[in-house]
Amino acid sequence: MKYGYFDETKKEYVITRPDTPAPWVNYLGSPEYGAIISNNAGGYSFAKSGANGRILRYIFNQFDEPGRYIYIRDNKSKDYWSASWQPVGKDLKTYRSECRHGTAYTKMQADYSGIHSEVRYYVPLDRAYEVWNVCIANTSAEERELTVTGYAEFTNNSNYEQDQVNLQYSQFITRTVFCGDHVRQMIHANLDQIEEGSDVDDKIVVSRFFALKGAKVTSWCGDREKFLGRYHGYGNPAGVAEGTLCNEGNENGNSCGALSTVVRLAPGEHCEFAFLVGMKEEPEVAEILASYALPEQVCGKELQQLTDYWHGKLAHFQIKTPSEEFNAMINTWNAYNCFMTFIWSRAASFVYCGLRNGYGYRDTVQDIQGVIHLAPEMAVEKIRFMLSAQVDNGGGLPLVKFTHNPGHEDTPDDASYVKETGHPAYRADDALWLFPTVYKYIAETGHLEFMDEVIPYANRGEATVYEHLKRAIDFSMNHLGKHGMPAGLYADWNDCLRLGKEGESTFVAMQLYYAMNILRKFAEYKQDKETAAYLDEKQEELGKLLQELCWNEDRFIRGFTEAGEVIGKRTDPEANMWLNPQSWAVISGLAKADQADMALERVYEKLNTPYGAILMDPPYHAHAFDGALAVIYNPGAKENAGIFSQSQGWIILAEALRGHGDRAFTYFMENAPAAQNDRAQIRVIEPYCYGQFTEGKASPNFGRSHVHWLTGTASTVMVGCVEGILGMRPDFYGLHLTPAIPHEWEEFEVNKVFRGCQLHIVVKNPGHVQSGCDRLLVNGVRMQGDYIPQEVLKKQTEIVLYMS
Ligand code: IFM
Repeated sequence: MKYGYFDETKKEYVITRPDTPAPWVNYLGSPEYGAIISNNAGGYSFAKSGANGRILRYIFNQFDEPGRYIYIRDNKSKDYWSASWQPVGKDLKTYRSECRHGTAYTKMQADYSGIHSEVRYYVPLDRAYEVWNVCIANTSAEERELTVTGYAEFTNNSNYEQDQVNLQYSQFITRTVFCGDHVRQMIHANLDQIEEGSDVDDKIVVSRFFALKGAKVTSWCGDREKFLGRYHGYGNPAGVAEGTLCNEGNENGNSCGALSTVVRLAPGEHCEFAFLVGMKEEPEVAEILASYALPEQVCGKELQQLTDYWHGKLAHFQIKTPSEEFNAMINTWNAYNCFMTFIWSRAASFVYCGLRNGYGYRDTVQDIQGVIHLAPEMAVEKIRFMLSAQVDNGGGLPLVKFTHNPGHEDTPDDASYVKETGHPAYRADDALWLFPTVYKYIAETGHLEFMDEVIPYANRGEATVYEHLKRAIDFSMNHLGKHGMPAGLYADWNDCLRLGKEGESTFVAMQLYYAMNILRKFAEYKQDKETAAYLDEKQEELGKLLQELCWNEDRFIRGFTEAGEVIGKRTDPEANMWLNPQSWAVISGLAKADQADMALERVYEKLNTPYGAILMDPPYHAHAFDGALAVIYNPGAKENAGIFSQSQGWIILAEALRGHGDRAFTYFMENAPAAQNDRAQIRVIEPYCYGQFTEGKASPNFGRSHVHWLTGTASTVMVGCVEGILGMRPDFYGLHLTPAIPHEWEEFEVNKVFRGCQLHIVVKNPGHVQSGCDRLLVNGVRMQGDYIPQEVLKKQTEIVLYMS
């Protein structure tokens, strides 16, 4: 079943059936002002922090309410509806709607009873408030009188938890007043006599506003209960049904902002106005509102600026391949998803309620990878930040607080850090993610001097980027288990695998092996012979251990418990085949060719499903060892044999590195949101963004996906597709073009900005192979192999690669 389609010219996903199987959402705003909105206008907003800056309320795990509602009432018939299908929910036989989610804006259009409405929701670029730009047109043959009402439900406290659970407190600190063109909500208004700069028990007066510009306010309400009316809901608010609001504020109870305007429209006539929401003090509110006196002169321009900004970023990498699904994901939606995970980490969605108090180390370092080819200047800022969250022993802080203060942080070795963050110990993998991320950044930009940039450690001291990376290797080498492989510590990538100080992780060992490859390149560049020799020796030892201990006939095992028990051997009754050690054996360069192909074949045989490859199989139930936390989940869910979407990126990459274009693309399609657009009722979440996992074959809901938007999948799949399938593999001095594509593809194109040059790349595949390079021409000149040295690049560079 389909609920919409991709409009790639506008880079919008268009929802034509509003009764989607779940709220399908979009992100508006920036770290200064975050806003999330569903296709039925449900959602919330916050200034800076989802936990402590919550402005608009949302009830999680419920029916997508409340939201940014616009009600329209025909004053003659007294019939009313909403500009988004919900909350009023008119019969879809008579109510037509279209929701267009674009890059940082959402447009809702509706036609009902001869009235066309369009609402454009957005947060203007570099501004910290939101705009709901409304346009209403009379498409009927009679003059119409309409009351249009905007509704914003304020939280009673900026702290999300206090608003939700501490009602005996939060209801008695809030009040609303009417200020002509806006409802002002004040929290702790009674502190207005306290001297500026001081506070009472950390509290100060906080002001929010809900305003109407471009039309006259004819009635207003600042009290949620009065607006809704007892035993009414958002679908039939008393204030809307009655045609006029009560003109009363709120004191002690639940605040809201509701503003009505009456418009009279002749046939064919339209009107435009704007509602605005924000958390600002009055003088600034007046300034902002003054600039929206004529919304028709402002809103269109602001939307254009937003589109230019985002489309400008996406323009750094655009493709044209025979697959519409692949194009839509790589050009727009996977890319936009990467930016959202980069910005929001795991903070705020309809599943993450906004309470995360920091950045997960591994998540954030991986998220960066997804935007390097699009916005390296944004990436490097975050890389610096994450390097400054590396402890001087080389490990990463498992959780980097939003208040992170480089050089002054406590670490997992301090009780204070453990108490504050809830993270009791180091994880084995965190700092190892720095290697591919730093390497990808330097290779993309050619910014080799970055290796010498000095960056503080989280707790004390500072060092060059190169030294930071060396310390990350030291951390692993100083935390080895019984066989001399890296210990699993509190967790590796898999949060549900607790292997401890003595147990060992094959995945981390492969990450370390890979990290040594990368550091070796850096050491060579820096002519650091001592480090290069050390790495050669240690990598060889590690490689031997992995081959001797971890290869189990046709697969790599997952690791060892503290008691030395093998996890993931082929004879185990449960969890005998794991996805990540197979893909990482290839990515790390550890697996020999025949081993790699055998392991990948086994993955396809044992783990692949129509929705992607399962993380491990069979699920844990009766044979879980002590550290196998996955057993807490239902079979087929999450780490217990779910199709963990993040791992799909690695299997795509591994197949592509082996030149298996058909397989790589099969894995992409099985789990790609866009490829499931016409089976949306099975996948449930949005067909334009990734989720954390899809329920595996052991689940009765096989194929259903969960935890939308904020997932490491965005970046791993992006890397799998860009480096793997499309074969864009920069190194320090240029670019390898090594595609691994489905053999049916005859040709594809890439437009890529690379080190200040615009590359137009055409890849031709007349012989229908899956990989390989027959010849490569750059501006008409034949290159050696598949490599383009930087010196041959011109501002506009024409590249043709013949695969066969
Ligand atoms: O790797 C983790 C991630 O950090 C958080 N979500 C689950 C993943 C797999 O356990």
